[in-house]
Amino acid sequence: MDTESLVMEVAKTVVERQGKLLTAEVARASMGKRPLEAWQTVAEMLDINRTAQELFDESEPLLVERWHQAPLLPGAERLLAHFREQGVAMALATSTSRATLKRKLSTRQDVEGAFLATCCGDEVVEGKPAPECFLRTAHSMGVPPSACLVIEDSPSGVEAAIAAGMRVVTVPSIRDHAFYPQPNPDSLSGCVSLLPSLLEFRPEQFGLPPFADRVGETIPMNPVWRIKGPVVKGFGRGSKELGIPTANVDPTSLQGQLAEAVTGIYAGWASVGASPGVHMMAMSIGWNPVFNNKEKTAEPWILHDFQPPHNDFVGQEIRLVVCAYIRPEANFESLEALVARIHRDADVAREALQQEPYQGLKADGFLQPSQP
Ligand code: ADP
Ligand code: RBF
Ligand code: MG
Repeated sequence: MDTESLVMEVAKTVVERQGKLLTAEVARASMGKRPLEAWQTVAEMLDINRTAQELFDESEPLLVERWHQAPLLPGAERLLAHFREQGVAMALATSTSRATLKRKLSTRQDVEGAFLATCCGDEVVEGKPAPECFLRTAHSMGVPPSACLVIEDSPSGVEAAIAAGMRVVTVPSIRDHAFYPQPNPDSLSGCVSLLPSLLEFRPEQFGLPPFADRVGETIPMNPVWRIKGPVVKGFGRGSKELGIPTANVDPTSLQGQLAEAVTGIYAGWASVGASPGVHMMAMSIGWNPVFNNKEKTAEPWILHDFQPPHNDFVGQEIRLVVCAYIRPEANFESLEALVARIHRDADVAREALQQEPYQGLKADGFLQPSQP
């Protein structure tokens, strides 16, 4: 679950009340630990003159009401459903207390039911980065640590799994990957890979059954995103530098959920302004590493040749149904390499969107202009 942004928001508030700033270093060191140990780390590193218990007591009421709002990480539901279907045993080892876990999963019985065993932070002597929670969980399942593959998002959780002698796939929720143990794909235990998201997880690389839901070279999104908003001016680079115009969506139109969305390249359907015409599109959601943008953008390239005077959408409403994931955002050595890749993305989009379940979404009512 993506609880880190919730936790960090609350931690920031509590720390600022003490006249301090929550730095990236402190966030990294505290993340993934049990609450009291996390607050102990924060208090020590920031020299806050309060006990961990006092800080915890201040943060808890702010969090308790909000746990159930935490979204599942992109790809989590797909992964749980797949392994469940395939009979791959799964367990959960969390630093969260049993009571908080109940709250976090209160609206998601399906998630809880996916696990053969769960081990919570108040059921171990030593929390992450100690290996105890992982060792106990393996023991409850009756398997040796060396037979376990851990999926972790926090640096101290990765450390704990390594100490338990397990293989770890790291899916960071902190953007600065330097905070995580670096992967060694050949090792029998330790961090074996570091992925941009669960959507990039390939079970077959670990002797597990592969996903079977790909449509062409894409992964169907569940749920699909429906985005609507005015087109704004971007950096003016798309057409001029790349020969690829992208209609940048007004960032305030990207609802909260989407602001947390995995950055990456997607495909789907688009329509613009008063026109009912629906076209294929390939879009990027992200930071454009090639250009080192400071703001997250959502920019579709509509795969249709608009002729003047219909080729300027700025200020008009754009409607998008984003239904297919193509790949993570990448950095490229040259603009030529970026352009070549974007053209290949467009081919992947065209090929996949002709197929179900995507083709059916072309008729989605959301894509039609609202009646004046
Ligand atoms: P900016 O960086 O300001 O977004 P671009 O060079 O990327 O500028 O051009 C994007 C603009 O081009 C869009 O806002 C839209 O008005 C226009 N445009 C014309 N054809 C297309 C298309 N097929 N897909 C996306 N935008 C298009
Ligand atoms: N920018 C990147 O920095 N890395 C990418 O991998 C990347 N992929 C893209 C794929 C598609 C289909 C589109 C439309 C854009 C992509 N871009 C990517 C964004 C590109 O840098 C951006 O459109 C220009 O910077 C113009 O704003
Ligand atoms: Mg653009």
